[in-house]
Amino acid sequence: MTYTTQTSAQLFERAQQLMPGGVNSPVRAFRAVGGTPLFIDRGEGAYVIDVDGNRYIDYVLSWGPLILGHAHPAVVAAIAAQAARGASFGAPTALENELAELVIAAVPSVELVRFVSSGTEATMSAIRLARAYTQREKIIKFIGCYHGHADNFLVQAGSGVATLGLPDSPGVTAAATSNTLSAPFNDLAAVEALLKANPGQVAAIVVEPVAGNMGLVVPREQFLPGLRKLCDEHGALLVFDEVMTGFRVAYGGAQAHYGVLPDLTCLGKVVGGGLPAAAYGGRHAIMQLVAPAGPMYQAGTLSGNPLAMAAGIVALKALAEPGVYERLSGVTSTLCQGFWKAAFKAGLPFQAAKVGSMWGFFFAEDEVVDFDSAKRADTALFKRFFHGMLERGVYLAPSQFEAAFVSLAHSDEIIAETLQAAQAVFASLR
Ligand code: KE4
Repeated sequence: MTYTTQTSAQLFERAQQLMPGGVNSPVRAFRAVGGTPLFIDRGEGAYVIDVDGNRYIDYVLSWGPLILGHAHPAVVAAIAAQAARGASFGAPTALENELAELVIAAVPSVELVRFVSSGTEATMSAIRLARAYTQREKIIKFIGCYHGHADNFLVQAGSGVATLGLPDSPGVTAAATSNTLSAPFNDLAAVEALLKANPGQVAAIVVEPVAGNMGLVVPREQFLPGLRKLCDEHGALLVFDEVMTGFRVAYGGAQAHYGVLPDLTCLGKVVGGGLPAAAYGGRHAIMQLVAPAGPMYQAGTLSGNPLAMAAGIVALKALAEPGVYERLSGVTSTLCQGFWKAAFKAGLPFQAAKVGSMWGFFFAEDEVVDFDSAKRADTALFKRFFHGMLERGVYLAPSQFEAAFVSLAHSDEIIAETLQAAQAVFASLR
């Protein structure tokens, strides 16, 4: 039973008369790959079913949150039970304590945590806090990294900004970005040069420890430790934007996976179990500045709302079970290796990479190490591959500049089915 008898095409036509571009987030509009976006009726484990009744193996997973798979029974039950007790009170609840306990126990550098409702809120708050703590104004970000749509981050950003070719968004004032410095991902020398050119002025270096918004780009071995060292030498805070990597690449996030501890961590996606919740956190000395404990103001009507807390608690408890990340990483490795072998057999230029159950690929001859090399990938070939896979029932991110994900619901059979589709599509691209 679907909620509508209208097709995706009919719904999209109407949606464009109601909402800008017919969507509520740009990357969903299929602008980079062409065609009509799928209107999803429901999700079931590793699958989504569109309003036309087509079933797809889902590797978007709502851009990362659905690590347990869609409509996980325990998550659904927790949300339903809490909904019957009230969705939001604008007052503290025990649920917030419980999720905070789980986050603090899991993420090595976090001693105090503040919940917010989106990754954008988490990163914009973390930067405000870094500026308040250091009493400095400048930040360093990385070209192609995306930290949400707060003004000071919309400078050579990744994700939808890169997809739409919007290096700097209109409406973002020069004043809002005048304190934002950019360096190529994986380029420590460029970062050191920026720090030396702005002595005593850089409040924070903010980084996606595994870049997931220019496609997937892994940090070179010395990159993250090098950023930690530079921050210590120059008195800047290291901010890990783990909105995508948190509870995704490891239970303790990228900081646990790589053994590099930031001063502040931003979380989102998985932490809300599929509902709107995000967070930022760090050691007491810094977080105590956040109102009402301290003077740095940040607030939110639905921050820590009971529904999202209930979903996040169930998700994190399920992820804390032994063997979960080994399973997720193992099936993701099988997937990436299978893609690479099929592309190689078809004689196509292809790079694949994964960290935990976050993975990505480029149609490129050389390894992709930053946004410049990512942009050299063959996006026309990506577009053909995307549609070939969609026709065979596999739903990938509709943009070259996104990462892909795997859930615990992606069984060995589903991975094998995906690889069969990929082999056929790669062969058709020769
Ligand atoms: P949100 O405000 O969209 O919850 O989070 C922003 C954000 C912050 N940091 C990182 C590393 C992120 O990946 C994101 C959001 N990711 C995109 C996908 N690349 C969300 C999808 C979308 O924009 O629709």
